[in-house]
Amino acid sequence: MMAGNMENAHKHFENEVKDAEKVKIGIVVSRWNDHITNALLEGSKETLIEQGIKAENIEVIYVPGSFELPYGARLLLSNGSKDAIICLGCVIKGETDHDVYINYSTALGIQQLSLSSGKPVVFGVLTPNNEQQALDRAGGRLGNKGIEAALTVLSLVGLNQKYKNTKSTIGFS
Ligand code: DLZ
Repeated sequence: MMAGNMENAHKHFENEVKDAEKVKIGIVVSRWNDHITNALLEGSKETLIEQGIKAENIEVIYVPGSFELPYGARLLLSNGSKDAIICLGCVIKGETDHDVYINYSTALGIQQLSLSSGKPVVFGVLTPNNEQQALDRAGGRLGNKGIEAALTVLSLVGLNQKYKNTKSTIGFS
């Protein structure tokens, strides 16, 4: 990522993660456009490790396409071992509206899963109009959105840690 972009990205990711060496992150990667999604994966993994997450605490699984990302994320959350999930995909616009259905369903599925599970599930899906726009965002001219997805997930894990020990003021105690 270019220096300017990294500074810009950091502005959005303020919560520091405590005990990073104990944090467990799942990453679900779509196989469609895998030259792009694997570059996003590299950006995410490198960033997580730079920020103190242990390589052995990062579990990566692959799904056929972006549409299946929420399902893969749900599988990774199913045994309760992960603190957060990153979903990585790339849906390139084609001749029809197919991409619109995939993108909308994927975004909604990821958000619903995050809210229903109470765990951060991050949307690291590129939605470019053409391959060049994808390359630009997967380690090219405009940085690597996999890095931003990793910083987002860490920011949310930090936020979760802050609120975990806060007693609820709503309902019965
Ligand atoms: C079918 C399809 C198409 C046309 N394009 C993409 C794409 O650009 N990126 C992507 O991640 N997935 C694509 N898919 C596959 C769907 O996400 C999904 O895997 C299939 O519709 C089966 O559910």
